[in-house]
Amino acid sequence: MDKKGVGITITQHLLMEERQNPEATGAFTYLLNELIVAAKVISWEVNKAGLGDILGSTGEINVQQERVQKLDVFSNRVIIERMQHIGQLCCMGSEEVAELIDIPSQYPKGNYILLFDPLDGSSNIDVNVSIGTIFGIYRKVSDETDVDFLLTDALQPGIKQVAAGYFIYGSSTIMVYTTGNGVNGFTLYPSVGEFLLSHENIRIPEKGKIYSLNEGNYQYWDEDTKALVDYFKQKDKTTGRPYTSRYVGSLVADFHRNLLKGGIFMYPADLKDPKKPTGKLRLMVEANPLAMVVREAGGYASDGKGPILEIQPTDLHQRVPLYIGSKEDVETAEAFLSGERRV
Ligand code: AHM
Ligand code: MG
Repeated sequence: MDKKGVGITITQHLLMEERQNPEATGAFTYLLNELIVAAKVISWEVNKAGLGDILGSTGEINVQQERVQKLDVFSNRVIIERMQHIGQLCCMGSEEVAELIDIPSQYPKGNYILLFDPLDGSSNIDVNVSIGTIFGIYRKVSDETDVDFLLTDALQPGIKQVAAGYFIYGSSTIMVYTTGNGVNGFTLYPSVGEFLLSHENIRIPEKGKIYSLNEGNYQYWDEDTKALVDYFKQKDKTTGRPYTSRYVGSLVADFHRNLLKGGIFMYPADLKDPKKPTGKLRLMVEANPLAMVVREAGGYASDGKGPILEIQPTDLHQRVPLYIGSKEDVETAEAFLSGERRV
Protein backbone atom coordinates (compact mmCIF):
# COMPACT_ATOMS: atom_id res chain seq x y z
CA MET A 1 0.00 0.00 0.00
CA ASP A 2 1.30 3.46 -0.90
CA LYS A 3 1.62 5.40 2.36
CA LYS A 4 2.53 8.86 1.13
CA GLY A 5 -0.70 10.54 2.17
CA VAL A 6 -1.35 8.80 5.48
CA GLY A 7 -2.47 11.26 8.15
CA ILE A 8 -4.00 13.94 5.88
CA THR A 9 -7.55 14.97 6.69
CA ILE A 10 -10.52 13.93 4.61
CA THR A 11 -11.11 17.60 3.71
CA GLN A 12 -7.58 17.92 2.32
CA HIS A 13 -8.09 14.71 0.40
CA LEU A 14 -11.37 15.90 -1.10
CA LEU A 15 -9.78 19.20 -2.10
CA MET A 16 -6.85 17.38 -3.72
CA GLU A 17 -9.27 15.25 -5.73
CA GLU A 18 -11.22 18.37 -6.69
CA ARG A 19 -8.06 20.09 -7.97
CA GLN A 20 -7.38 17.11 -10.23
CA ASN A 21 -10.74 17.62 -11.94
CA PRO A 22 -10.76 20.75 -14.12
CA GLU A 23 -14.57 20.75 -14.25
CA ALA A 24 -15.03 20.61 -10.48
CA THR A 25 -17.03 23.45 -8.97
CA GLY A 26 -16.65 22.54 -5.32
CA ALA A 27 -20.29 21.45 -5.11
CA PHE A 28 -19.40 17.86 -4.72
CA THR A 29 -16.76 18.47 -2.05
CA TYR A 30 -19.32 20.49 -0.12
CA LEU A 31 -21.83 17.65 -0.42
CA LEU A 32 -19.43 15.00 0.88
CA ASN A 33 -18.26 17.28 3.67
CA GLU A 34 -21.82 17.68 4.92
CA LEU A 35 -22.36 13.94 4.76
CA ILE A 36 -19.24 13.50 6.87
CA VAL A 37 -20.64 15.87 9.49
CA ALA A 38 -23.86 13.80 9.56
CA ALA A 39 -21.81 10.62 10.01
CA LYS A 40 -19.87 12.16 12.90
CA VAL A 41 -23.16 12.93 14.63
CA ILE A 42 -24.39 9.36 14.02
CA SER A 43 -21.07 7.92 15.20
CA TRP A 44 -21.31 9.88 18.43
CA GLU A 45 -24.86 8.68 19.01
CA VAL A 46 -24.00 5.05 18.14
CA ASN A 47 -21.17 5.15 20.67
CA LYS A 48 -23.64 6.20 23.34
CA ALA A 49 -26.16 3.46 22.49
CA GLY A 50 -26.99 1.57 25.62
CA LEU A 51 -26.36 4.58 27.82
CA GLY A 52 -29.62 6.36 27.22
CA ASP A 53 -33.10 5.45 26.18
CA ILE A 54 -32.21 5.86 22.48
CA LEU A 55 -31.53 2.11 22.47
CA GLY A 56 -34.43 -0.15 21.57
CA SER A 57 -37.22 -0.38 19.10
CA THR A 58 -39.76 2.31 18.31
CA GLY A 59 -42.20 -0.44 17.47
CA GLU A 60 -42.77 0.98 13.98
CA ILE A 61 -42.35 -1.04 10.78
CA ASN A 62 -40.29 0.43 7.93
CA VAL A 63 -41.06 0.16 4.20
CA GLN A 64 -39.23 -3.18 4.09
CA GLN A 65 -41.60 -4.56 6.77
CA GLU A 66 -38.86 -4.80 9.37
CA ARG A 67 -38.73 -3.51 12.91
CA VAL A 68 -37.30 0.01 12.95
CA GLN A 69 -34.92 0.73 15.79
CA LYS A 70 -34.61 4.18 17.24
CA LEU A 71 -31.09 4.72 16.01
CA ASP A 72 -32.25 4.02 12.42
CA VAL A 73 -34.85 6.74 12.75
CA PHE A 74 -32.34 9.10 14.30
CA SER A 75 -29.67 8.46 11.63
CA ASN A 76 -32.20 8.86 8.83
CA ARG A 77 -33.31 12.19 10.24
CA VAL A 78 -29.76 13.46 10.77
CA ILE A 79 -28.80 12.75 7.17
CA ILE A 80 -31.96 14.25 5.68
CA GLU A 81 -31.84 17.39 7.81
CA ARG A 82 -28.12 17.85 7.29
CA MET A 83 -28.24 17.35 3.52
CA GLN A 84 -31.48 19.06 2.49
CA HIS A 85 -30.36 22.66 2.97
CA ILE A 86 -26.99 22.61 1.19
CA GLY A 87 -28.28 23.37 -2.30
CA GLN A 88 -26.48 20.50 -4.03
CA LEU A 89 -29.21 17.83 -4.07
CA CYS A 90 -32.39 17.60 -6.13
CA CYS A 91 -33.74 14.71 -4.02
CA MET A 92 -32.66 11.85 -1.78
CA GLY A 93 -33.60 8.20 -1.37
CA SER A 94 -33.33 6.30 1.90
CA GLU A 95 -33.83 2.70 2.88
CA GLU A 96 -36.15 3.98 5.59
CA VAL A 97 -38.42 6.06 3.35
CA ALA A 98 -40.83 4.59 0.79
CA GLU A 99 -40.71 7.40 -1.80
CA LEU A 100 -38.02 9.77 -2.99
CA ILE A 101 -37.37 12.52 -0.45
CA ASP A 102 -38.01 16.04 -1.72
CA ILE A 103 -35.91 19.09 -0.88
CA PRO A 104 -38.16 21.56 1.02
CA SER A 105 -39.07 24.60 -1.10
CA GLN A 106 -37.21 27.08 1.15
CA TYR A 107 -33.89 25.52 0.12
CA PRO A 108 -32.16 25.71 -3.28
CA LYS A 109 -31.89 22.55 -5.34
CA GLY A 110 -28.82 21.12 -7.02
CA ASN A 111 -27.93 18.44 -9.53
CA TYR A 112 -26.99 15.50 -7.35
CA ILE A 113 -29.03 12.63 -5.94
CA LEU A 114 -28.02 10.98 -2.68
CA LEU A 115 -29.19 7.42 -2.02
CA PHE A 116 -28.40 5.96 1.39
CA ASP A 117 -28.95 3.34 4.01
CA PRO A 118 -28.73 5.46 7.17
CA LEU A 119 -27.87 2.65 9.57
CA ASP A 120 -27.25 -0.74 8.09
CA GLY A 121 -27.09 -3.85 10.27
CA SER A 122 -29.47 -2.36 12.77
CA SER A 123 -30.29 -5.73 14.32
CA ASN A 124 -26.72 -5.58 15.68
CA ILE A 125 -27.14 -2.27 17.54
CA ASP A 126 -28.07 -3.72 20.88
CA VAL A 127 -25.34 -6.37 20.86
CA ASN A 128 -22.46 -3.96 20.21
CA VAL A 129 -21.53 -5.32 16.79
CA SER A 130 -20.37 -2.90 14.07
CA ILE A 131 -23.01 -1.13 12.01
CA GLY A 132 -22.70 1.43 9.25
CA THR A 133 -24.05 4.05 6.84
CA ILE A 134 -23.87 3.32 3.09
CA PHE A 135 -24.20 5.93 0.34
CA GLY A 136 -24.17 6.33 -3.42
CA ILE A 137 -24.27 9.63 -5.31
CA TYR A 138 -25.63 10.17 -8.83
CA ARG A 139 -25.82 13.18 -11.10
CA LYS A 140 -29.26 14.12 -12.33
CA VAL A 141 -29.71 13.49 -16.06
CA SER A 142 -33.02 15.21 -16.81
CA ASP A 143 -34.04 18.87 -16.51
CA GLU A 144 -36.77 18.01 -14.00
CA THR A 145 -36.85 19.69 -10.63
CA ASP A 146 -40.14 18.32 -9.29
CA VAL A 147 -39.57 15.24 -7.13
CA ASP A 148 -42.59 13.54 -8.73
CA PHE A 149 -40.63 13.36 -11.99
CA LEU A 150 -37.17 12.50 -10.65
CA LEU A 151 -37.56 8.74 -10.17
CA THR A 152 -35.93 7.97 -13.53
CA ASP A 153 -32.94 10.09 -12.50
CA ALA A 154 -32.71 8.20 -9.22
CA LEU A 155 -33.02 4.80 -10.87
CA GLN A 156 -29.79 4.88 -12.86
CA PRO A 157 -27.58 1.78 -12.98
CA GLY A 158 -24.83 1.73 -10.34
CA ILE A 159 -22.19 2.29 -13.00
CA LYS A 160 -23.44 5.90 -13.14
CA GLN A 161 -22.56 6.63 -9.51
CA VAL A 162 -20.16 9.56 -9.23
CA ALA A 163 -19.16 8.56 -5.72
CA ALA A 164 -19.97 5.85 -3.23
CA GLY A 165 -18.81 4.64 0.12
CA TYR A 166 -19.66 3.81 3.69
CA PHE A 167 -19.04 4.73 7.29
CA ILE A 168 -18.47 1.88 9.69
CA TYR A 169 -19.14 2.42 13.37
CA GLY A 170 -16.97 -0.26 14.90
CA SER A 171 -13.94 -0.47 17.15
CA SER A 172 -13.25 2.89 15.53
CA THR A 173 -15.29 4.89 13.03
CA ILE A 174 -13.97 4.59 9.51
CA MET A 175 -15.06 6.18 6.24
CA VAL A 176 -14.24 4.40 2.99
CA TYR A 177 -15.10 6.16 -0.25
CA THR A 178 -14.37 6.38 -3.94
CA THR A 179 -15.04 8.92 -6.65
CA GLY A 180 -13.77 6.55 -9.31
CA ASN A 181 -10.12 7.24 -8.53
CA GLY A 182 -9.28 4.33 -6.27
CA VAL A 183 -10.51 3.67 -2.75
CA ASN A 184 -9.32 5.33 0.42
CA GLY A 185 -10.18 4.81 4.07
CA PHE A 186 -10.14 7.44 6.83
CA THR A 187 -10.30 6.81 10.57
CA LEU A 188 -12.10 9.22 12.87
CA TYR A 189 -9.81 10.51 15.59
CA PRO A 190 -12.34 11.35 18.28
CA SER A 191 -10.04 13.68 20.23
CA VAL A 192 -9.66 16.00 17.23
CA GLY A 193 -12.98 15.17 15.55
CA GLU A 194 -11.33 14.62 12.16
CA PHE A 195 -11.21 11.74 9.72
CA LEU A 196 -7.53 11.12 8.90
CA LEU A 197 -6.32 9.01 5.99
CA SER A 198 -5.45 5.59 7.40
CA HIS A 199 -6.02 3.16 4.50
CA GLU A 200 -4.55 4.65 1.35
CA ASN A 201 -5.34 3.21 -2.06
CA ILE A 202 -7.04 0.03 -0.81
CA ARG A 203 -6.69 -3.00 -3.10
CA ILE A 204 -8.64 -6.18 -2.44
CA PRO A 205 -6.66 -9.42 -2.95
CA GLU A 206 -7.45 -11.05 -6.30
CA LYS A 207 -8.50 -14.20 -4.41
CA GLY A 208 -9.32 -14.59 -0.73
CA LYS A 209 -9.59 -17.21 1.98
CA ILE A 210 -12.85 -16.11 3.59
CA TYR A 211 -16.48 -16.81 2.68
CA SER A 212 -19.24 -14.90 4.44
CA LEU A 213 -22.94 -15.70 4.37
CA ASN A 214 -25.87 -16.70 6.54
CA GLU A 215 -25.62 -20.45 6.24
CA GLY A 216 -28.79 -20.90 8.26
CA ASN A 217 -30.60 -20.30 4.98
CA TYR A 218 -29.05 -23.38 3.35
CA GLN A 219 -32.32 -25.25 2.94
CA TYR A 220 -33.84 -22.31 1.03
CA TRP A 221 -31.14 -22.24 -1.67
CA ASP A 222 -31.27 -23.87 -5.07
CA GLU A 223 -28.85 -26.70 -5.92
CA ASP A 224 -26.31 -24.44 -7.68
CA THR A 225 -26.04 -22.18 -4.63
CA LYS A 226 -25.65 -25.17 -2.31
CA ALA A 227 -22.92 -26.56 -4.58
CA LEU A 228 -21.10 -23.22 -4.50
CA VAL A 229 -21.08 -23.01 -0.72
CA ASP A 230 -20.05 -26.67 -0.46
CA TYR A 231 -17.15 -25.87 -2.80
CA PHE A 232 -15.73 -23.24 -0.44
CA LYS A 233 -15.82 -25.78 2.40
CA GLN A 234 -14.09 -28.61 0.59
CA LYS A 235 -10.48 -29.50 1.18
CA ASP A 236 -8.13 -28.75 -1.71
CA LYS A 237 -4.61 -27.51 -1.14
CA THR A 238 -4.02 -26.09 -4.62
CA THR A 239 -6.99 -23.70 -4.39
CA GLY A 240 -6.50 -22.91 -0.70
CA ARG A 241 -9.69 -24.62 0.47
CA PRO A 242 -11.46 -24.94 2.78
CA TYR A 243 -12.04 -21.21 3.18
CA THR A 244 -12.61 -19.71 6.61
CA SER A 245 -16.18 -18.72 7.46
CA ARG A 246 -16.73 -15.22 8.89
CA TYR A 247 -20.18 -13.60 9.18
CA VAL A 248 -21.41 -11.03 11.67
CA GLY A 249 -24.64 -10.07 9.90
CA SER A 250 -23.78 -6.40 9.28
CA LEU A 251 -23.12 -5.95 5.59
CA VAL A 252 -20.74 -3.03 6.11
CA ALA A 253 -18.67 -4.95 8.66
CA ASP A 254 -18.58 -8.17 6.64
CA PHE A 255 -17.76 -6.25 3.47
CA HIS A 256 -15.06 -4.11 5.10
CA ARG A 257 -13.25 -7.13 6.53
CA ASN A 258 -13.28 -8.91 3.19
CA LEU A 259 -12.20 -5.74 1.35
CA LEU A 260 -9.07 -5.57 3.48
CA LYS A 261 -8.35 -9.28 3.78
CA GLY A 262 -9.85 -10.74 0.60
CA GLY A 263 -12.77 -13.12 0.29
CA ILE A 264 -16.37 -13.27 -0.81
CA PHE A 265 -19.58 -12.03 0.81
CA MET A 266 -22.76 -13.71 -0.42
CA TYR A 267 -26.44 -13.08 0.13
CA PRO A 268 -28.01 -15.52 -2.35
CA ALA A 269 -31.56 -15.54 -3.62
CA ASP A 270 -33.61 -17.83 -1.45
CA LEU A 271 -36.77 -19.82 -2.04
CA LYS A 272 -38.63 -18.87 1.15
CA ASP A 273 -41.27 -17.61 -1.24
CA PRO A 274 -40.78 -20.06 -4.16
CA LYS A 275 -42.85 -17.86 -6.47
CA LYS A 276 -40.53 -14.92 -5.89
CA PRO A 277 -36.93 -16.02 -5.33
CA THR A 278 -34.99 -12.89 -4.48
CA GLY A 279 -32.07 -11.69 -2.39
CA LYS A 280 -32.45 -9.71 0.80
CA LEU A 281 -30.16 -6.78 0.13
CA ARG A 282 -31.22 -3.60 -1.64
CA LEU A 283 -29.76 -2.73 -5.01
CA MET A 284 -29.82 1.05 -4.70
CA VAL A 285 -28.65 1.65 -1.14
CA GLU A 286 -26.54 -1.42 -0.37
CA ALA A 287 -25.37 -3.41 -3.40
CA ASN A 288 -24.57 -0.57 -5.83
CA PRO A 289 -22.45 1.61 -3.52
CA LEU A 290 -20.39 -1.35 -2.31
CA ALA A 291 -20.11 -2.64 -5.87
CA MET A 292 -18.51 0.65 -6.93
CA VAL A 293 -16.12 0.55 -3.97
CA VAL A 294 -15.08 -3.03 -4.64
CA ARG A 295 -14.62 -2.43 -8.36
CA GLU A 296 -12.38 0.56 -7.66
CA ALA A 297 -10.37 -1.64 -5.27
CA GLY A 298 -9.86 -4.28 -7.97
CA GLY A 299 -12.70 -6.61 -6.91
CA TYR A 300 -16.06 -7.50 -8.38
CA ALA A 301 -19.77 -7.57 -7.45
CA SER A 302 -22.33 -9.78 -9.16
CA ASP A 303 -25.94 -10.81 -8.69
CA GLY A 304 -24.79 -14.31 -9.66
CA LYS A 305 -25.42 -13.71 -13.36
CA GLY A 306 -23.56 -10.50 -14.14
CA PRO A 307 -22.26 -7.20 -12.78
CA ILE A 308 -24.41 -5.51 -10.12
CA LEU A 309 -23.35 -2.13 -11.53
CA GLU A 310 -25.03 -2.86 -14.87
CA ILE A 311 -28.47 -3.78 -13.53
CA GLN A 312 -31.14 -1.36 -14.76
CA PRO A 313 -33.12 -0.59 -11.59
CA THR A 314 -36.90 -0.67 -11.65
CA ASP A 315 -37.70 0.19 -8.05
CA LEU A 316 -36.04 2.31 -5.38
CA HIS A 317 -36.28 -0.54 -2.89
CA GLN A 318 -35.64 -3.54 -5.13
CA ARG A 319 -33.65 -6.42 -3.71
CA VAL A 320 -30.93 -8.43 -5.42
CA PRO A 321 -28.83 -11.51 -4.72
CA LEU A 322 -25.32 -10.27 -3.93
CA TYR A 323 -21.90 -11.87 -4.44
CA ILE A 324 -19.14 -9.37 -3.74
CA GLY A 325 -15.43 -9.36 -2.96
CA SER A 326 -12.25 -10.78 -4.50
CA LYS A 327 -12.61 -10.98 -8.27
CA GLU A 328 -11.61 -14.60 -8.65
CA ASP A 329 -13.97 -15.77 -5.89
CA VAL A 330 -16.95 -13.88 -7.32
CA GLU A 331 -16.21 -15.29 -10.78
CA THR A 332 -16.17 -18.76 -9.22
CA ALA A 333 -19.61 -17.99 -7.76
CA GLU A 334 -20.92 -16.96 -11.19
CA ALA A 335 -19.58 -20.18 -12.74
CA PHE A 336 -21.44 -22.30 -10.16
CA LEU A 337 -24.64 -20.29 -10.33
CA SER A 338 -24.84 -20.56 -14.09
CA GLY A 339 -24.67 -24.33 -13.62
CA GLU A 340 -21.42 -24.34 -15.63
CA ARG A 341 -19.41 -25.72 -12.71
CA ARG A 342 -20.12 -28.39 -10.13
CA VAL A 343 -18.16 -29.58 -7.09
P1 AHM B 1 -30.86 -3.89 7.45
O1 AHM B 1 -30.60 -2.90 6.36
O2 AHM B 1 -32.29 -3.98 7.80
O3 AHM B 1 -29.99 -3.68 8.63
O4 AHM B 1 -30.57 -5.36 6.84
C1 AHM B 1 -29.44 -5.59 6.10
C2 AHM B 1 -28.55 -6.54 6.85
C3 AHM B 1 -27.15 -6.50 6.32
O5 AHM B 1 -26.36 -5.61 7.02
C4 AHM B 1 -26.69 -7.91 6.50
O6 AHM B 1 -25.74 -8.28 5.54
C5 AHM B 1 -27.94 -8.71 6.38
O7 AHM B 1 -29.02 -7.84 6.65
C6 AHM B 1 -28.00 -9.85 7.36
O8 AHM B 1 -29.13 -10.58 7.13
P2 AHM B 1 -29.41 -11.98 7.88
O9 AHM B 1 -29.74 -11.61 9.29
O10 AHM B 1 -30.56 -12.55 7.13
O11 AHM B 1 -28.17 -12.80 7.76
MG1 MG C 1 -29.51 -1.99 5.24
